[in-house]
Amino acid sequence: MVRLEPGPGIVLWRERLDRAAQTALVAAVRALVAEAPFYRPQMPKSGAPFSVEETNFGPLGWLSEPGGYRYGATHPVTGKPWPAMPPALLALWQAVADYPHEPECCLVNLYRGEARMGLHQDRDEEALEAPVVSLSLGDNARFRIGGTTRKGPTQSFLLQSGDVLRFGGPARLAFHGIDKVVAGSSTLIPGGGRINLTLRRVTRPAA
Ligand SMILES: O=C(O)CCC(=O)C(=O)O
Repeated sequence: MVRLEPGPGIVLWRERLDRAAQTALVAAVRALVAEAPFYRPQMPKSGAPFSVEETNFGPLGWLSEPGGYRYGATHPVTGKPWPAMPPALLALWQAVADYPHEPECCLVNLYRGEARMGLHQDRDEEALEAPVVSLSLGDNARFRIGGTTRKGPTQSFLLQSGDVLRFGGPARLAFHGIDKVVAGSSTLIPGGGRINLTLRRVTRPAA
């Protein structure tokens, strides 16, 4: 496993999860998706559909709706609470987050076809002192990250299956996104595509 620091506050562990761990996690994710199916969120205001499909695990799920972004405890289609996070993800957070409290949201992004994610900040959380930890599974993706202003310089690098990225501290509010996914570059996910699991602490823990 190689540990890289592409910028202040950004750490990238190449192939932090080996193939067996990735396969086990994909099976766990698929079982949970049977309970909390992928759906296509809508952009605030315009209501335009995302190219990415999403679901969530954990006590809080991140939602994008015509009314805005928010965290909520239930799936917007089924109305049921989000399923608990797989233990392997909690263990990953404990190993890499360098933060003493559990994550509350695992946002699951499914990229198929031309799906991508525009540059954005993760800023709907109260606990901005906690980092964002993100795991890539399946097809390779070109990830772009810049600074805390939309128009500033950016860098990009390929995220491959098993890679884990953490951004926090000076990079916690960095603009980031996915330029493109290289279809067919991995055989990990049945049906193809890329799954990204993004772990975040949402609320500030009681003192
Ligand atoms: O798919 C990725 O690697 C990035 C996902 C992301 O930026 C997000 O969900 O906020």
